[in-house]
Amino acid sequence: NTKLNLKKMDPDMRRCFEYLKMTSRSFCAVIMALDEDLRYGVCIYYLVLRALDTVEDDMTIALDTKCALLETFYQKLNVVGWNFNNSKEKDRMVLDNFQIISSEFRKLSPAFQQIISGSCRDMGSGMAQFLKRKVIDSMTEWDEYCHYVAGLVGIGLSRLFVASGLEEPIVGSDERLANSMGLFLQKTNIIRDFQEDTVQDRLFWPREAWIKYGASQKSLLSPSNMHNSVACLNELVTNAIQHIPDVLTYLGRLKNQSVFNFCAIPQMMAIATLERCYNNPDVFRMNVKIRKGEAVLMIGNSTSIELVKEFMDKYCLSIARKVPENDRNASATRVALQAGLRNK
Ligand code: PS7
Ligand code: MN
Ligand code: MN
Ligand code: MN
Ligand code: MN
Ligand code: MN
Repeated sequence: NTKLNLKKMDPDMRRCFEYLKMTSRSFCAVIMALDEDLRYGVCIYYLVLRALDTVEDDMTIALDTKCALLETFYQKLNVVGWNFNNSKEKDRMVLDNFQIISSEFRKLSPAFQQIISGSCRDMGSGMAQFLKRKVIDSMTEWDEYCHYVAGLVGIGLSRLFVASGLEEPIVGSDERLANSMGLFLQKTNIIRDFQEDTVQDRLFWPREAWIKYGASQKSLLSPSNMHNSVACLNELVTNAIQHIPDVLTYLGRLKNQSVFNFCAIPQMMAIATLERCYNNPDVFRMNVKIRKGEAVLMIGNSTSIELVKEFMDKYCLSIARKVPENDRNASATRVALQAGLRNK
């Protein structure tokens, strides 16, 4: 039915859905399945943040230029015709064609515009702040960075759900839970992408964690350090799974089926990814991916909170079975997994 709608659509709107399809690996299908008004608002929100993240990720833009652009990016939403043609990133089409995205943004309801613009402003300023700091030092700073690039998305999306009338006010006002939804996804992404990010000189693992296991972040990639590297990986997975109780509480509050699926599927992919990464030396050699069959299983199991809890239980149990007896975080990992499990 998506294809049918696309034909009748205004051409600029249609182009935005095409950008969504071309730039999002995991979010396109769940966004397209959202109820009418929300579908368009979330699509534009995604594209605006994809554009902002493309600036953050682009290593060919000088630091000063980049920070200035990140900090003022939200203002470009209201500059008719503004675009950016100097990115070399693979998703640069959202910057090259930003004038189309911004003109669609300005057609959204004022409530949606305000939520998206404010979120973009706060994220841009957080990204610039961390680029100037160079390194994510403590575990607290890790949570802070993840708040800027993903927690704010959880909070912004929750506000959109409430503004659309599809969800209760508590979903938008309980920012701690909405933040956890984003942190769980972002930490999983950072854990999984370690190898790819390191070879591109991007360092997102907190120093406080890796300093205990390697002389430098790069030495975590060296085969001779593998035992320590895996121990460090397990420590970060242990940190990430602590968000699971919040995730389940958040999902339990949702009323609308399309919103539920949109929120639940990425969280299920995250737990499956963590299960795949835990105690797995492949993380330091390649980009670990979940199996195709697992993704199908998730979509089938994303329809109710009961099924999602069962799914989470299974993956937590599977991690629990992999905990090495001599891992220095073994007991912390078990405690965190226990909290994520419904029944003992
Ligand atoms: C508006 C749907 C549902 C309450 C572009 C969705 C990049 C993991 O950099 O593309 O390629 O490795 O794999 C998404 C909470 C954000 C957090 C963050 C906006 C969930 C710009 C997603 C997506 C909150 C910063 C994509 C956080 O990973 O990264 C919309 C509820 C963008 C969500 C980035 C990461 C997202 C991310 P990369 P990916
Ligand atoms: Mn990606
Ligand atoms: Mn980024
Ligand atoms: Mn990115
Ligand atoms: Mn990544
Ligand atoms: Mn990536």
